[in-house]
Amino acid sequence: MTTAEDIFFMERALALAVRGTGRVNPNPLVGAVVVRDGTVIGEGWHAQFGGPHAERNALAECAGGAKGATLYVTLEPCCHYGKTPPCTEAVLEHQIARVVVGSADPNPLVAGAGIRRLREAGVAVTEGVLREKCDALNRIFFHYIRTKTPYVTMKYAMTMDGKTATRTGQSRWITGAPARIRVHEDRSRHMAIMTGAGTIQADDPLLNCRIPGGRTPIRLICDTGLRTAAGARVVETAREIPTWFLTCCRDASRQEKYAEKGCRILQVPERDGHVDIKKAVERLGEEGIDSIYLEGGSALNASALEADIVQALHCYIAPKMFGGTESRGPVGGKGVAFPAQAWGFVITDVCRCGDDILIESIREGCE
Ligand code: AOF
Ligand code: ZN
Repeated sequence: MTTAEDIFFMERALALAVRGTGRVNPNPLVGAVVVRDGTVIGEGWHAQFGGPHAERNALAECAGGAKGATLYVTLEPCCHYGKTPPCTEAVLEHQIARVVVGSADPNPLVAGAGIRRLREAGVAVTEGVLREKCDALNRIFFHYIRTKTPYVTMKYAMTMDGKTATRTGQSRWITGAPARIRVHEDRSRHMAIMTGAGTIQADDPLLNCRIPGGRTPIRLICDTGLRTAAGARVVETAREIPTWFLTCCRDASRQEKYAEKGCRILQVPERDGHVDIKKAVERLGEEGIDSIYLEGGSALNASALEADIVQALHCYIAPKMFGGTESRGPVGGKGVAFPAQAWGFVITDVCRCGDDILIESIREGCE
């Protein structure tokens, strides 16, 4: 049975889990709290990829032992030998009496076996406490472990009349500073950031994370014909920030121009004269990339939607208009012919960022 106390401590475990953001990919964000007689005696979270799991970190904090205590954990404890020994065994060694779990773990190495192991050893287990919140925290992990392809969040900022640039092609800036700070936070949450050669040419962006404590993701540039200027800022800074080009260009001497500046070149198949984005994303999954923040222009956005690789959409709306039949919107390509063919989304959150609005949504059919 779930009590108000269970919800209170699971909220605490969730708050701890978030602290691992950007540092544990492609593993999950997990938080854990050990409670005895209504008092917290240990807290932990998964802080570093390959490091100890949240449960062990929380148990290690219980100076006087944790016998008879309750462990709250946002994800089902693991029962496999991975980079660390199974958490279920640590729970049993510490003689924990009850375990309260948020999400089930879809990792085939765990998948219910963690909870079964605990129950068989006589530990009381309550499942599904704040499950929705715990699941939402690990959308990236759940998607990646099931599909082995990265979770793609498409992001763009537009005016109230749906424009992403003026008629002269200028787009700096559409949203205000608070929205741009939020974008940097989201860059930090994803393992990689993706854009196209057109955006590099137009804006010469650095695509880094410029907030305190933030982590800069790997920069991915879709450049079909490898035409990015060798002096572009992303190329010049490739030794400090990993920068990968996804290209169909097979010309070794052209590739060398970027490679010698520290860029990595991934050759991917072509489709309709562009990088085959579906194949590119599959390749990135094989490379261990669990998440991509897609900050592309209208052509790349169209390809991503058409290839159905988008899981989430972050749409920023600024209270202004650019007008103009020639001014661009966020998604180019041919578009659909009928409203019934629309790419559908489910809104998960709407919030104000300064003067702007952020609509967060996930693709219809995605969990
Ligand atoms: C984590 N952190 O706090 C928990 C995890 O490769 P390993 O040994 O680190 O194991 C990773 C798996 O362990 C992960 O896919 C998930 O199924 C389970 N739980 N993982 O990284 C944690 N509790
Ligand atoms: Zn574990």
